[in-house]
Amino acid sequence: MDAHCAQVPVLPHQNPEPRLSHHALRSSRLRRSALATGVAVTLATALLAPVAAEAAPRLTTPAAPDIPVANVKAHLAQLQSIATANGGNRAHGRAGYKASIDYVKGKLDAAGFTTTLQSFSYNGSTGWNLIADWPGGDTTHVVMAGSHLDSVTGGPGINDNGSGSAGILEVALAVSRAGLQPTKHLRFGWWGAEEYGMVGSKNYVNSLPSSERSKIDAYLNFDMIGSPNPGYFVYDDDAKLDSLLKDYFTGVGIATEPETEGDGRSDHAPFKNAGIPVGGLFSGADYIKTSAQASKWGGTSGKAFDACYHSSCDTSANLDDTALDRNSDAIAYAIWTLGTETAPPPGTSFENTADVSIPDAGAAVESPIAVTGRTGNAPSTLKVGVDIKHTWRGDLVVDLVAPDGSTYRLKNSSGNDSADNVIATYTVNASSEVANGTWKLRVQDVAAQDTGHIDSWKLTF
Ligand code: DTR
Ligand code: ZN
Ligand code: ZN
Ligand code: CA
Repeated sequence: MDAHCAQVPVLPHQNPEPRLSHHALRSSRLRRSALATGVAVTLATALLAPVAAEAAPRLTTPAAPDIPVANVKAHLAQLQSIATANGGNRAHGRAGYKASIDYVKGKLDAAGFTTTLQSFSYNGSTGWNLIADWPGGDTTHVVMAGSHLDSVTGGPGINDNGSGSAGILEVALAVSRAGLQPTKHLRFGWWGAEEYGMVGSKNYVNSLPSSERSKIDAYLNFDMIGSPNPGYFVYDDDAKLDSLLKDYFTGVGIATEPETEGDGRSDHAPFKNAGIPVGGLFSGADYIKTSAQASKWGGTSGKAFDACYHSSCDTSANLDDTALDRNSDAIAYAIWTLGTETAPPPGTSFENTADVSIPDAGAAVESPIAVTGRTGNAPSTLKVGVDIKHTWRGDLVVDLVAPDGSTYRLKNSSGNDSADNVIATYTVNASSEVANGTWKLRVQDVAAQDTGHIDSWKLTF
């Protein structure tokens, strides 16, 4: 929570007894009434619920398909065969990695994706990223999912990270099978040399012009989603993406925990560092599952989520099919939801017309508006329409309060502004605020005499 704009000195609470003030020449009507009734210094808020001025048309999101875990496992069987045929691994600079890339690319080309191989050099070896674009959608709004396809040199890397690679591959193939026509442009990425420090994904992000980076609305990372002693961890880097993925698991009755051990340790890091909203799922690595976690997720407490992490035993036997299935379905849910989002029509507004009396030289009062149905954050040009009936408007300080309590100063007090009423529209950069929630207009009368009330106010997105 924080306050925006420089703090403006607000006159300390004044006792409402008459005093020589700039109001001295004013009619004494108000003075008499203020003295007679005294001023109840309470924080009052409107009791009536605000009414949304016009609801955005509800567009149905096509339901995401179930992802057959057998298909995901078939991809993993292929990756296992590739590792077995190439020295037991699929590491950067080894034959097994290029064979893995060729397998994934072949499936995507056959399914109608536009694929691009991006090569890079690292440690004296050539590496590759594979980028697959699903034709269509608004290319100024890109929804992206990615996984690293490389393993460590010491093993086949089926859970780390064949699981994520196979999961997003099967979701991409499901997009093709469905002939999905998303509103946003869908892009999938398979990264090289992650095990050497996110080398491939860094290469991809760094090679993107900033104009292209700014088009990526979301990057979802999936690195280990089939751990044999699984946990259900959701990346908590971005509020919207975090709640989207958590909503999926809530819907299927699975408790989740925030993913904290992987900060900066996988391919979402370069995207996050470039200011792109990131999210993702993780089923656990070499950390130990607690008894509390075992009681909600099953599996074995006191054992690692994946005891074969970075080991030769990270084979196709090193998987939990249920976790692989649930996480693959969650990926599909996220891709379908984000990919078919429609921006609400411009000018969607929410209004509260309830009158709220403003105590003369008293405490601040508030009028709430509950914003619902929005996705993501508020815009940088949030319009705040204010209608306050009040003589000598110089008495008034007006703030917008965001759902998290952050305040945005709309109007400072100005003693010599003797005009009546505050009827104005302010533009606020609220892009750091989540749109949905209860916003408030906070008004305080900081000088004695002259009173009034909030007549109405409106938020327009
Ligand atoms: N998959 C590991 C990196 C890693 C370790 N913990 C997390 C948590 C969340 C995402 C990734 C990770 C690797 O590739 O070495
Ligand atoms: Zn790894
Ligand atoms: Zn990994
Ligand atoms: Ca006053």
